[in-house]
Amino acid sequence: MKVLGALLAASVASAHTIFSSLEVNGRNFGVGNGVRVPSYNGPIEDVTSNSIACNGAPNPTSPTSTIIDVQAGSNVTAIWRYMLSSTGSAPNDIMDSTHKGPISAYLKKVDNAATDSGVGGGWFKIQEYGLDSSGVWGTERVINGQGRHDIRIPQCIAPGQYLLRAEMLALHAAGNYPGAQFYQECAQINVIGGTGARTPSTVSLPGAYSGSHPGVRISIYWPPVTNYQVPGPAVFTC
Ligand SMILES: *[C@@H]1O[C@H](CO)[C@@H](O)[C@H](O)[C@H]1NC(C)=O
Ligand SMILES: [Cu+2]
Repeated sequence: MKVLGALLAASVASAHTIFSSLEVNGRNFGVGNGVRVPSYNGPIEDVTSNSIACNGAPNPTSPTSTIIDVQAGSNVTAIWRYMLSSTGSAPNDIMDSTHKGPISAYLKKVDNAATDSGVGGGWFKIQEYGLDSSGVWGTERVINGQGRHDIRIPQCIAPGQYLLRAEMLALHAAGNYPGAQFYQECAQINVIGGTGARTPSTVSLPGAYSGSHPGVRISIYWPPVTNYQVPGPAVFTC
């Protein structure tokens, strides 16, 4: 039983993931360069924790002074890897296939993207993929897509510095709360060329998620999930 326990523990440990680098215009800026990465890849399960914003205790992240220029209206790609040292892009290098759930992306306008903690108000959601009509979860697209999570930066937001928060939410153990596993890191970006024509309404992190939301406390095995509701605010569009 000891051996079995160790095997189970190993398979659980190998299941996690980190948004480890950002790619812009075909250039990967490198692990932890402009993205605040933790050394440990574990999830946050307490939706009231300050670490739900940009990760953090018990997975402290390393600061980075890099702020990456991004053209409004263009795509960036969050690159997810099982560990900071994972160099491959096969499914096992991204996240365990049991980790099914939605993916999303948020922005927060800040004065200084290198120093703002991200905790508190000002967040708006710019993307979500839950469960599509053919039964494929957002996380499965990333796991089977070389860890690439494409995110379009809206054209109509104000130019300036933002935190870009990419999230994968794994629901394999979400039948009770806490149980859903939130994986998130924040990239530091400077949005160039935004028109500022629209001002998004915003939410707080923590605050936007509740442990009783049907997208957070859910058994994804039976009955089959239909009409999955991604937690958090509605997606802002221009
Ligand atoms: C940009 O990202 C979006 C997802 O936000 C995706 O649907 C679209 O195909 C991407 N466009 C390009 C040109 O990669
Ligand atoms: Cu995991």
